[in-house]
Amino acid sequence: MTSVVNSAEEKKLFTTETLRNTEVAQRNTSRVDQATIPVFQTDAREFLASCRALIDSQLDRLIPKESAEPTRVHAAIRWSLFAGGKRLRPALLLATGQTFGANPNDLIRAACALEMIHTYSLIHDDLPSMDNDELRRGRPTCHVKFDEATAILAGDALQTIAFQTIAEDGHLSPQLRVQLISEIARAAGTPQGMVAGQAHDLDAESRDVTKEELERIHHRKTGALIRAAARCGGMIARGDDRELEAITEYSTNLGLLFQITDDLLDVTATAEDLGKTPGKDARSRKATYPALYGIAATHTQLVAVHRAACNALESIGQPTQLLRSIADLIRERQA
Ligand code: GRG
Repeated sequence: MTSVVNSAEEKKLFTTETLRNTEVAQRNTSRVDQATIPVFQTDAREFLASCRALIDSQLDRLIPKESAEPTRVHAAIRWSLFAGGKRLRPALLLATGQTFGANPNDLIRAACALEMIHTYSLIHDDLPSMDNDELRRGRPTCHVKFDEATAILAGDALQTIAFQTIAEDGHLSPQLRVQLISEIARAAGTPQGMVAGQAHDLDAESRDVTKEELERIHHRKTGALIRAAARCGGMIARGDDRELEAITEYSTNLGLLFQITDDLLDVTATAEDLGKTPGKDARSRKATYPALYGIAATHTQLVAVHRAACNALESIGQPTQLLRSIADLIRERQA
């Protein structure tokens, strides 16, 4: 990772062809091996808490230190990345990977990469030209704390470090690394991923959208990355087609569940609970479930989507209690 090339010794490593692809990856890998990986907890709350600690410590190793040039960009990345996010996407990758029997050490760097992509999307989403928000994860947004150009660069860098992290993951075969990069790029980009969803969402502001359109926006803007998290866990575990299909169905519904609760929380929660400004959806006339269906019908949808996520787990032979508990947690979340 970038931190690997800061010292003279490390620069030498980087210029040596064979070492670049093996030794650097192994050094990063052995750092990861020292981590305590939560193995087979069944309660999502406990699992998420241990994942948070693990992911935070590994992200700290993967992201350049604030003291490294360009210090302002690194400070901005760290400001947003270490602001207390729930780490849901990496936890989901770890959970599905473990469900299908992956070695936890094979999962951790891809899990960190997903959190980097997610944080980049939040930094860019908060920019004045997008959602223009001043509060995120309970603190001033990146462009408010630093400046707009720095926030754009911090998001850009997080995205490239994410793909670099997987490309250099010495635990995984080159073929699997390419598959994971492709999966995440599709989920984060366009036409089926998060960028496409965000563009559609911006385009839909202040105009009426159909129910189908709303679902398509949510599937792409929020759902695609959540689905990729679950699928990457299954892919690293070498799940078969049938298992990946079940996990795709589960996580597609989980993504929708997550967005429906997000829409509801925007109406019902406080800034303190959320760590971001509530009520913004209504103010900017955003396409949301409560706006289109009303709060009571949105709750009904919530129950149906939660059930669909759990039903998808029925065909999986491995114990799925943790995945079920994650769906419960998302349904009940207050932040
Ligand atoms: C800028 C390309 C680009 C995409 C932005 C993520 C996103 C797309 C927009 C964010 C708008 C939003 C609030 C969507 C609702 C779902 C969502 C991503 C919520 C934030 O995720 P959490 O709750 O956040 O997992 P933490 O801070 O816990 O990581």
